[in-house]
Amino acid sequence: MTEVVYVGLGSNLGDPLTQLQRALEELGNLPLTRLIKCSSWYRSAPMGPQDQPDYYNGVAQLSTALEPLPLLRALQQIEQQHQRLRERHWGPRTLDLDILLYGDQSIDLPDLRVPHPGLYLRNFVLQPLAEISPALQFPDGSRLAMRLENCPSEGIVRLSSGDICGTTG
Ligand code: A4P
Ligand code: MG
Repeated sequence: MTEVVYVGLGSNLGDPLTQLQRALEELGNLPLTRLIKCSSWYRSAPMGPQDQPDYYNGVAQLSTALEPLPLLRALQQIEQQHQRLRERHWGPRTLDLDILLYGDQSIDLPDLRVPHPGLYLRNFVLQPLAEISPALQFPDGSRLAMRLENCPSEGIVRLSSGDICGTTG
């Protein structure tokens, strides 16, 4: 059984755009998984501590037969390959991969909450999501367009057109 999954990518250290581009390829190479689409990259001021570089963010749409927890572990392995050090909450990182949505499932486990708890509050997630799936509806029935209207839109810059990785779906 395959599900459509949205993964948020973020980086603000170690040549962020290169980190993100590599991470996209690594997502596409995961077992039982196909990269369907990716958004443009977006630059934004850091949420949380301000004494760190700007972030680069984007969203990838995958189709996968990995169950949620194995997918989370696989994403954490990719983060480790990027020499990610967990130093402080909301601190700088070479690569952060979050499961934003897993089909229309709501998951509430100690290690995994889906939809991602920050999803509706973060313009650097909602804007790239809207670029690739504008008609998206969330598990609680709310629509992406409505969530975007309720999220501040300032402080974020879209960097490039959406075809960096080629869109096939
Ligand atoms: N976890 C629970 N649910 C999920 C999920 N849906 N996807 C758990 C991924 N992980 C999930 O994550 C901590 C734990 O969350 C994991 O062990 C996993 O089991 P983490 O990335 O290791 O830790 P963290 O940095 O302390 O927190 P978190 O919540 O990941 O940070 P965020 O929320 O990702 O924020 N500003 C801008 N402009 N752009 C950014 O991308 N990112 C952060 C980090 C701060 N400021 C930012 C940005
Ligand atoms: Mg994270």
